[in-house]
Amino acid sequence: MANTEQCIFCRIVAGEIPAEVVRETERTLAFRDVAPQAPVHVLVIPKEHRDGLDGLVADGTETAGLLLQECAAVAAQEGVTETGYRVVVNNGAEAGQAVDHCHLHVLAGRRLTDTLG
Ligand code: DGP
Repeated sequence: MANTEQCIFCRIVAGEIPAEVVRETERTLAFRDVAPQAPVHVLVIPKEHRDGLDGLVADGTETAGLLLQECAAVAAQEGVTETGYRVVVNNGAEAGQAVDHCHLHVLAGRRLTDTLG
């Protein structure tokens, strides 16, 4: 597990770094990506630090389920449920994970034609 004092997303959860929060629950936070790849680009994270998806699901699937539920809620709030949205998780450096705090990307608002790899 990473040093949560250094973790940029833990610092966002703690309110030490500003972020445009779009939704918050007891265990999750959703905020706009600082470098959006689409008109809607929101990151959904567990408030409690986990390095990645593996660390998250090692605890069981409850928080993972909550995060997926929040992705759908973000999409509804952003008004893109009908037009479509994409949920992406990069797990590990080879997959492009740059921030070692598990996060789900919610992307929408443009035609997402890119392939998955
Ligand atoms: P990934 O490559 O899957 O680890 O994506 C990390 C994302 O996090 C990337 O799209 C940019 C975003 N990001 C990095 N630092 C910050 C930050 O300080 N604030 C916000 N809102 N987003 C950040």
